[in-house]
Amino acid sequence: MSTTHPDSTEQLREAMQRRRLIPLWEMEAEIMGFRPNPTTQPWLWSWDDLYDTAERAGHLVTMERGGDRRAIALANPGQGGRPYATSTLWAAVQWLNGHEIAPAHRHTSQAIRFIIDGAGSYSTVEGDRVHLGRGDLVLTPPWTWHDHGSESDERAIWMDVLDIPLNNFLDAPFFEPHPEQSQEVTAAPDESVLKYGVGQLRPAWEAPITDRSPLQTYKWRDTQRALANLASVASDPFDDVALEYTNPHTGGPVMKTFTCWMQQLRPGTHTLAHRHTGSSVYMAFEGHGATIIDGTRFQWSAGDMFVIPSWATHEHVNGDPDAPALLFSVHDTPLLKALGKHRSEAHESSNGRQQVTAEFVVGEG
Ligand code: GTQ
Ligand code: FE2
Repeated sequence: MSTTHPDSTEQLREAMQRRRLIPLWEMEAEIMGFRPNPTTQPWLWSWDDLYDTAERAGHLVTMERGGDRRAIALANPGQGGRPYATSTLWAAVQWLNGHEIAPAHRHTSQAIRFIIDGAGSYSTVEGDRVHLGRGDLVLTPPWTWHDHGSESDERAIWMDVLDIPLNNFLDAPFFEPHPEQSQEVTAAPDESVLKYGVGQLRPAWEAPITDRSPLQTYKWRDTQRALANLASVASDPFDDVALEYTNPHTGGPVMKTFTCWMQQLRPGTHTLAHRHTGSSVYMAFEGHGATIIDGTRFQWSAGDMFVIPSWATHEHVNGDPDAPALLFSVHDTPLLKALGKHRSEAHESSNGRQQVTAEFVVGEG
């Protein structure tokens, strides 16, 4: 046996560094946290700021090939300068000028659009063209051709949510421009709504469509009716009158990696607080109220958009004794559930709610 210098932890550390190896024992808490500690921050973007920015972009920025969409992303300050609302969700406000076309393309990121003001615009997905009206939800599943256009003098504006951050994290992005500006329309107007829009009844000669929702669009009048019906009979202590948009043939979410909700906070409602894994993006659709996130009060009114990070404690308030408030939201819950990582718990306090310790102010930070 030859005599060697005794090994030291210092030498070992250096060897590991040279060999690009890292010991777990020096960073266990960082790598395997006891609980979620997201960098995504609770945040809010005001409708005034969103609209003003989009309107100015509408005047200044033309829709050239390559750009494709006049979409302005919510950039969460916890996402390191990236255009991501949360670590899994892209959320944006999109502006389409009158008589403009956002050219056809497809990508592996899946998208939903929630229409704020359709103003004579349309979206075509795989040959199925739907006209966009306020409150409509429009689906764009992965790798489906889609283009948007306007047939009026007025601008249209809507909210987009896509799983771009997740798609990029998974190193799975693909994108392809369509050879034509607008793809050919092959379906009858509102065909998917006419075929599948009464969810408990299905064309008898067809099998259920399970890999994605057979409905291309969820019309506001249907959502509104379901909300009013539900509000007359039932509500949830944490979310009040909340509806999840579903694939009518499976009862499951409309997208594989995220799901959408429309909820009504009845006049005077103050929900109980809870937290769960998974992140969410909200848009106040009607009325005004507040959401308390980890002790900070986020006041909102119609058009404001805000983010609730994973595991952040939250509760909703509609302080108005007369008018309901409506919230549209997108959650990555299906992803968490598919991976066996979904958890939730009620907030523990004497009244089940949080102490408010701060007020969020738009435009600071
Ligand atoms: O409308 O197709 O916000 O491709 C981001 C990427 C919207 C769209 C976005 C997109 C779209
Ligand atoms: Fe797209």
